[in-house]
Amino acid sequence: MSIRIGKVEKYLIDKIEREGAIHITLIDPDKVTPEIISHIKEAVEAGTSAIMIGGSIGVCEKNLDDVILNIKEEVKDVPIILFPGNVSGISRYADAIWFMSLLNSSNTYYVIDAQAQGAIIVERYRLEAIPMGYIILGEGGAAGYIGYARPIPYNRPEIAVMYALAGSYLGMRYIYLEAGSGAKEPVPPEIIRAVKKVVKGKVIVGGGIRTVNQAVNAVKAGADIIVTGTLIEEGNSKRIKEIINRICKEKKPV
Ligand code: 1GP
Repeated sequence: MSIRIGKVEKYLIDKIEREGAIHITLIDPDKVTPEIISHIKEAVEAGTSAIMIGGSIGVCEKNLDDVILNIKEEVKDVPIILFPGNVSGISRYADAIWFMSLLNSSNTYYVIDAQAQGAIIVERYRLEAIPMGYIILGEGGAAGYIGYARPIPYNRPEIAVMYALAGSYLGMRYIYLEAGSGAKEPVPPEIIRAVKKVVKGKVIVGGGIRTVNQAVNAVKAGADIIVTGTLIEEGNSKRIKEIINRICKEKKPV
Protein backbone atom coordinates (compact mmCIF):
# COMPACT_ATOMS: atom_id res chain seq x y z
CA MET A 1 0.00 0.00 0.00
CA SER A 2 1.47 3.33 -0.99
CA ILE A 3 1.20 6.47 1.11
CA ARG A 4 -1.38 8.81 -0.29
CA ILE A 5 -2.52 12.10 1.12
CA GLY A 6 -6.32 12.05 1.17
CA LYS A 7 -8.81 14.66 0.09
CA VAL A 8 -9.38 16.23 3.53
CA GLU A 9 -5.70 16.46 4.35
CA LYS A 10 -4.98 18.00 0.96
CA TYR A 11 -7.69 20.57 1.65
CA LEU A 12 -6.12 21.41 5.05
CA ILE A 13 -2.61 21.71 3.62
CA ASP A 14 -3.76 23.92 0.74
CA LYS A 15 -5.68 26.15 3.12
CA ILE A 16 -2.72 26.49 5.51
CA GLU A 17 -0.53 27.34 2.54
CA ARG A 18 -2.93 30.01 1.34
CA GLU A 19 -3.91 31.51 4.67
CA GLY A 20 -0.80 30.99 6.81
CA ALA A 21 -2.76 29.45 9.68
CA ILE A 22 -6.27 28.08 10.02
CA HIS A 23 -8.88 27.65 12.72
CA ILE A 24 -10.82 24.46 13.43
CA THR A 25 -13.91 24.24 15.60
CA LEU A 26 -14.09 21.34 18.05
CA ILE A 27 -17.36 20.01 19.36
CA ASP A 28 -18.19 17.37 21.91
CA PRO A 29 -20.94 15.14 20.45
CA ASP A 30 -22.56 14.93 23.85
CA LYS A 31 -23.11 18.68 23.95
CA VAL A 32 -24.59 19.22 20.49
CA THR A 33 -28.03 20.86 20.52
CA PRO A 34 -29.90 22.67 17.70
CA GLU A 35 -28.54 25.89 19.20
CA ILE A 36 -24.95 24.64 19.00
CA ILE A 37 -25.56 23.62 15.37
CA SER A 38 -26.60 27.19 14.60
CA HIS A 39 -23.36 28.41 16.24
CA ILE A 40 -21.41 25.91 14.13
CA LYS A 41 -23.01 27.45 11.04
CA GLU A 42 -21.92 30.89 12.21
CA ALA A 43 -18.37 29.63 12.78
CA VAL A 44 -18.30 28.19 9.25
CA GLU A 45 -19.54 31.49 7.83
CA ALA A 46 -16.78 33.19 9.83
CA GLY A 47 -14.22 30.98 8.09
CA THR A 48 -13.50 28.04 10.39
CA SER A 49 -11.87 25.42 8.18
CA ALA A 50 -13.27 22.16 9.55
CA ILE A 51 -15.36 20.70 12.33
CA MET A 52 -13.60 18.33 14.68
CA ILE A 53 -15.88 16.08 16.65
CA GLY A 54 -14.95 14.03 19.68
CA GLY A 55 -14.53 13.96 23.41
CA SER A 56 -13.00 11.98 26.25
CA ILE A 57 -16.20 11.08 28.06
CA GLY A 58 -19.49 9.41 27.12
CA VAL A 59 -19.09 9.10 23.35
CA CYS A 60 -21.02 6.29 21.66
CA GLU A 61 -21.11 5.52 17.95
CA LYS A 62 -24.90 5.74 17.55
CA ASN A 63 -25.05 9.21 19.07
CA LEU A 64 -22.00 10.28 17.09
CA ASP A 65 -23.61 9.08 13.82
CA ASP A 66 -26.80 11.04 14.55
CA VAL A 67 -24.91 14.19 15.51
CA ILE A 68 -22.74 14.09 12.38
CA LEU A 69 -25.77 13.53 10.12
CA ASN A 70 -27.55 16.45 11.80
CA ILE A 71 -24.56 18.73 11.33
CA LYS A 72 -24.17 17.64 7.71
CA GLU A 73 -27.71 18.67 6.94
CA GLU A 74 -26.90 22.21 7.98
CA VAL A 75 -23.19 22.57 7.26
CA LYS A 76 -21.99 21.55 3.84
CA ASP A 77 -18.86 23.55 3.13
CA VAL A 78 -16.30 22.16 5.54
CA PRO A 79 -15.16 18.63 6.36
CA ILE A 80 -16.01 16.82 9.58
CA ILE A 81 -12.96 15.22 11.14
CA LEU A 82 -13.20 12.73 13.99
CA PHE A 83 -11.14 13.45 17.10
CA PRO A 84 -11.61 10.20 18.96
CA GLY A 85 -10.85 9.68 22.63
CA ASN A 86 -11.57 5.99 22.26
CA VAL A 87 -12.71 3.32 19.79
CA SER A 88 -16.31 4.47 20.30
CA GLY A 89 -15.42 7.79 18.67
CA ILE A 90 -15.47 6.44 15.11
CA SER A 91 -18.35 7.15 12.73
CA ARG A 92 -18.77 6.05 9.14
CA TYR A 93 -20.33 9.42 8.31
CA ALA A 94 -17.28 11.57 9.01
CA ASP A 95 -15.03 12.81 6.20
CA ALA A 96 -11.77 11.86 7.93
CA ILE A 97 -10.31 10.83 11.26
CA TRP A 98 -7.32 12.16 13.14
CA PHE A 99 -5.59 8.82 13.58
CA MET A 100 -3.95 9.82 16.80
CA SER A 101 -1.72 8.37 19.46
CA LEU A 102 -1.40 9.95 22.90
CA LEU A 103 2.37 9.96 22.85
CA ASN A 104 2.91 10.85 26.52
CA SER A 105 0.42 8.39 27.98
CA SER A 106 1.72 5.85 30.45
CA ASN A 107 -0.97 3.41 29.35
CA THR A 108 -0.32 1.52 26.11
CA TYR A 109 -4.08 1.43 25.44
CA TYR A 110 -3.96 5.15 24.57
CA VAL A 111 -0.67 4.89 22.72
CA ILE A 112 -1.36 1.94 20.40
CA ASP A 113 -3.94 -0.63 21.60
CA ALA A 114 -7.07 1.47 21.04
CA GLN A 115 -5.59 2.43 17.67
CA ALA A 116 -5.20 -1.25 16.72
CA GLN A 117 -8.86 -1.87 17.61
CA GLY A 118 -9.89 1.27 15.79
CA ALA A 119 -7.81 0.69 12.66
CA ILE A 120 -9.91 -2.26 11.56
CA ILE A 121 -13.05 -0.13 11.82
CA VAL A 122 -11.45 2.81 10.01
CA GLU A 123 -10.52 0.38 7.22
CA ARG A 124 -14.04 -1.05 7.10
CA TYR A 125 -15.61 2.41 6.88
CA ARG A 126 -12.98 3.57 4.35
CA LEU A 127 -12.30 6.68 6.42
CA GLU A 128 -9.41 8.94 5.54
CA ALA A 129 -6.89 8.50 8.37
CA ILE A 130 -4.63 11.46 9.09
CA PRO A 131 -1.67 10.50 11.32
CA MET A 132 -1.31 12.71 14.37
CA GLY A 133 0.82 12.65 17.51
CA TYR A 134 -1.15 13.96 20.47
CA ILE A 135 0.84 15.49 23.33
CA ILE A 136 -0.79 16.70 26.53
CA LEU A 137 0.73 19.54 28.51
CA GLY A 138 0.02 21.66 31.56
CA GLU A 139 -3.30 20.98 33.27
CA GLY A 140 -4.25 18.39 30.67
CA GLY A 141 -7.96 18.47 31.48
CA ALA A 142 -10.24 15.47 31.07
CA ALA A 143 -8.20 14.19 28.11
CA GLY A 144 -5.11 14.04 30.31
CA TYR A 145 -6.87 12.29 33.15
CA ILE A 146 -8.72 9.74 31.02
CA GLY A 147 -5.69 9.11 28.81
CA TYR A 148 -3.25 8.41 31.67
CA ALA A 149 -1.10 11.24 30.34
CA ARG A 150 1.92 12.53 32.19
CA PRO A 151 1.28 16.15 31.23
CA ILE A 152 4.43 18.00 30.27
CA PRO A 153 5.10 21.02 32.52
CA TYR A 154 4.92 24.38 30.77
CA ASN A 155 8.44 25.26 31.89
CA ARG A 156 10.00 22.23 30.19
CA PRO A 157 9.85 22.86 26.42
CA GLU A 158 12.67 20.38 25.85
CA ILE A 159 10.43 17.51 26.97
CA ALA A 160 7.69 18.60 24.54
CA VAL A 161 10.35 18.72 21.83
CA MET A 162 11.45 15.13 22.58
CA TYR A 163 7.94 13.77 22.17
CA ALA A 164 7.13 15.90 19.13
CA LEU A 165 10.34 14.84 17.44
CA ALA A 166 9.63 11.19 18.19
CA GLY A 167 6.15 11.54 16.67
CA SER A 168 7.60 13.26 13.66
CA TYR A 169 10.22 10.52 13.15
CA LEU A 170 7.43 7.95 13.43
CA GLY A 171 5.81 9.59 10.43
CA MET A 172 3.08 11.62 12.10
CA ARG A 173 2.37 14.53 9.81
CA TYR A 174 0.61 16.52 12.55
CA ILE A 175 1.61 17.17 16.15
CA TYR A 176 -1.16 18.37 18.46
CA LEU A 177 -0.09 20.32 21.55
CA GLU A 178 -3.04 19.99 23.91
CA ALA A 179 -3.53 21.94 27.13
CA GLY A 180 -6.91 20.31 27.80
CA SER A 181 -10.33 21.74 27.12
CA GLY A 182 -11.03 24.74 29.32
CA ALA A 183 -7.42 24.98 30.54
CA LYS A 184 -6.69 28.16 32.48
CA GLU A 185 -3.58 28.85 30.40
CA PRO A 186 -3.06 27.71 26.81
CA VAL A 187 0.20 26.11 25.67
CA PRO A 188 2.91 28.80 26.00
CA PRO A 189 4.39 30.25 22.77
CA GLU A 190 7.92 29.16 23.86
CA ILE A 191 6.85 25.52 23.68
CA ILE A 192 5.11 25.96 20.33
CA ARG A 193 8.21 27.70 18.95
CA ALA A 194 10.55 24.97 20.19
CA VAL A 195 8.36 22.23 18.74
CA LYS A 196 7.80 23.95 15.40
CA LYS A 197 11.57 24.30 14.99
CA VAL A 198 12.12 20.53 15.01
CA VAL A 199 9.05 18.91 13.44
CA LYS A 200 8.58 18.57 9.73
CA GLY A 201 4.80 18.40 9.82
CA LYS A 202 2.08 20.79 10.91
CA VAL A 203 1.59 21.90 14.49
CA ILE A 204 -1.91 22.01 15.98
CA VAL A 205 -2.49 23.93 19.21
CA GLY A 206 -5.58 23.77 21.41
CA GLY A 207 -6.91 23.99 24.91
CA GLY A 208 -7.68 27.19 26.80
CA ILE A 209 -7.53 29.54 23.80
CA ARG A 210 -10.16 32.19 24.45
CA THR A 211 -8.74 35.49 23.26
CA VAL A 212 -7.53 36.82 19.93
CA ASN A 213 -4.13 37.56 21.49
CA GLN A 214 -3.68 33.99 22.67
CA ALA A 215 -4.47 32.68 19.19
CA VAL A 216 -2.21 35.24 17.50
CA ASN A 217 0.68 34.47 19.86
CA ALA A 218 0.32 30.77 19.15
CA VAL A 219 0.40 31.41 15.39
CA LYS A 220 3.36 33.78 15.69
CA ALA A 221 5.18 31.02 17.55
CA GLY A 222 4.49 28.59 14.71
CA ALA A 223 1.04 27.01 15.13
CA ASP A 224 -0.47 26.01 11.79
CA ILE A 225 -3.87 25.09 13.18
CA ILE A 226 -5.68 26.65 16.14
CA VAL A 227 -8.44 24.56 17.71
CA THR A 228 -11.11 26.00 19.97
CA GLY A 229 -13.99 24.14 21.57
CA THR A 230 -15.27 26.08 24.57
CA LEU A 231 -15.92 29.23 22.50
CA ILE A 232 -18.51 27.47 20.37
CA GLU A 233 -20.13 25.88 23.42
CA GLU A 234 -20.49 29.38 24.81
CA GLY A 235 -21.99 30.58 21.53
CA ASN A 236 -19.13 33.03 21.03
CA SER A 237 -18.91 32.90 17.22
CA LYS A 238 -18.05 36.61 17.25
CA ARG A 239 -14.73 35.82 18.98
CA ILE A 240 -14.14 32.92 16.61
CA LYS A 241 -14.57 35.33 13.69
CA GLU A 242 -12.10 37.80 15.22
CA ILE A 243 -9.57 35.01 15.79
CA ILE A 244 -9.88 33.80 12.20
CA ASN A 245 -9.55 37.29 10.76
CA ARG A 246 -6.39 37.93 12.75
CA ILE A 247 -4.56 34.61 12.51
CA CYS A 248 -4.56 34.40 8.75
CA LYS A 249 -2.79 37.76 8.64
CA GLU A 250 0.01 36.75 10.98
CA LYS A 251 3.34 36.03 9.41
CA LYS A 252 4.81 32.87 10.76
CA PRO A 253 8.44 32.37 11.85
CA VAL A 254 10.75 30.88 9.24
C1 1GP B 1 -9.60 20.45 23.59
O1 1GP B 1 -7.96 21.66 22.47
C2 1GP B 1 -9.31 21.50 22.57
O2 1GP B 1 -9.29 19.19 23.08
C3 1GP B 1 -10.12 22.76 22.76
O3 1GP B 1 -10.01 23.33 24.04
O4 1GP B 1 -12.31 23.85 24.80
O5 1GP B 1 -10.37 25.03 25.78
O6 1GP B 1 -11.09 25.51 23.44
P1 1GP B 1 -10.98 24.51 24.52
